[in-house]
Parts: sequence; C-alpha cells; structure tokens
Amino acid sequence: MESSQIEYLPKYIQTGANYFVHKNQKEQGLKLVHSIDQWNIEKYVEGVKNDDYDFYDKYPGCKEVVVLGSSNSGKSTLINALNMGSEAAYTAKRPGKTQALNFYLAQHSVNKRKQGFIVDSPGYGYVFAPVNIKKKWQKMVYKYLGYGVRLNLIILCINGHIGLKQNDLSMLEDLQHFRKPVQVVLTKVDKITGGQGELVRVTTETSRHIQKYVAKGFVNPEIHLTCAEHFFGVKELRARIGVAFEESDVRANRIPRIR
Ligand SMILES: Nc1nc2c(ncn2[C@@H]2O[C@H](COP(=O)(O)OP(=O)(O)OP(=O)(O)O)[C@@H](O)[C@H]2O)c(=O)[nH]1
Ligand SMILES: [Mg+2]
Repeated sequence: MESSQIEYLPKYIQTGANYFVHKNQKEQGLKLVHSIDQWNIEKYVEGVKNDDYDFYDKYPGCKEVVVLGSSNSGKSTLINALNMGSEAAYTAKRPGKTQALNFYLAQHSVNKRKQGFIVDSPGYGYVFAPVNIKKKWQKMVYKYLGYGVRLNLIILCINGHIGLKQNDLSMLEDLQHFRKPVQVVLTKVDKITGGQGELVRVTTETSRHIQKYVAKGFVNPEIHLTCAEHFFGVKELRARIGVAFEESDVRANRIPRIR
C-alpha cells in the first residue's frame, strides 16, 4: 500500500459511510482498555486434531479469539502480523495451507498471568480440496465453535482484493447460531487497486452485505481494514483482541447441522 493511501484512510470516517477504520481509536472516541502493545503471542501451543483438547487443562480460564475466513484470505499472515511479523503461523501462496485448529498463546507483557489464545483455522471455499477433506475441516471448525465455552470473539477475514463472496455470506448465516460476537476484517487492502474510490466501494459493499447480521446483533457494524504486509490496522486489532481476552464468558448457543 502506498503511504498516501494509508494517510487518506481516516478521511473516510468523516464521509458518514457506514463503517470506519480504527485508525486512531482516541479520535474515534473509543476507549482503549489496554495499551495496544501489551499483548504478544508467546508461543504456538497445539494443533487440534480429532477433538483433542487435553492441553486445555494446562491453561485454565484462558479466553480465545478465533480467526475464520475463506482459504487464502490472509488469516495466518494476519496472526503473524499481530505477533509483530514473526513466522509463528504457517502461511502459503496457495490456498489450503492451514489444516487444523492451531492455538497460539498470547501473553500480557506486563502481567504474565494474563493469557489468551488466538486460534488459526483452515479456510473454507478452497475449490480444489477434496469434498471429504472440506467436510472434515468444516466439521472441526463448527464443533469447536459449538463447544466454544472460552471463545469470546470471532474474527471473520474477508479478502479485500476479492470482496465478500457467497461462501462468506453462508458462513455468516451459520455463525448466527453460535451467538458469539463477530468482527469483520477486510484483509489485503493494499491489493485493492483503483485508489480511494475502489477502497470505498469494496468497504461499502461489504458493509451493505453484513447489515442483515448487524441487525441480528452478533456482527459488529464497523469493518476493520488491515494490510498485514504494512501492519496497517494491526495494532488496533491487537487491542480489540486484548479486550476480548478480558471479557467474561460469552455463551455459545447450539451447533448448526453440518451440511
Ligand atoms: N499483499 C498482501 N498479501 C497478503 C496479505 N495477507 C496475506 N497475504 C498473502 O496471501 C497469501 C495467503 O495468506 P495466508 O495467510 O496463508 O492465508 P490463509 O487465510 O491462512 O490461507 P489458508 O490457511 O489456506 O486458509 C500469502 O501469499 C500471503 O503472503 C496482505 O495484507 N497483503
Ligand atoms: Mg492459514
């Protein structure tokens, strides 16, 4: 992303469009609960396969934030960016890289007893994945969401370069059953070519599509824009995750039928 593009982003906030960028939280009147750099990802803890959550015992009361989104939408790269660009999570040019639920332990840098998990997940909508594998991934993710007693926030990554697709809407449809707060993140905004006008168009379009779910009360109306390559929007997202780690339980509702 060109620096000029980053500079003009906050101006959108004043346009009255139905979204904003968390460019400067104080300017937006948002209360910062933590200083933004107080949470760091300390280590990769587990990859969960076959519903093996035995490691939970070692981290009692640890809250979680899961990153969902279509394959190749930049979930793992975003997790690395949250961790100051380290290579904690595996990323790839080709879709289908992440094949398990991977738990990254984040720790408060001042009070080490404060911990939380950022959970990476396999993406949906990878057309070349065999159907049985896709079903397995979906089942794993939905089981996790249904079980999610520790889950306080779902980050739903939409590839800004491609825009919101039918499978993202299907995911939102399904997510309403889990009764967890969802934060939509438009990733890879540096790849949105066509300047300011195109960025406004993609964001407004995404905003329009999510209104139905905003009205249902589980999706945050604000769309968060990120560019992991330039760390744009990353520290603000880290702050939001820190807040989620401190929230008390948000209870899951029921597991939707696996199609
Ligand atoms: N230009 C640009 N590329 C990005 C950004 N974020 C991710 N990418 C690229 O997008 C590709 C996919 O990134 P991943 O993070 O592996 O995507 P994922 O959503 O984890 O994919 P799966 O694990 O397959 O579901 C990689 O080539 C990344 O370098 C970004 O903000 N800007
Ligand atoms: Mg991945």
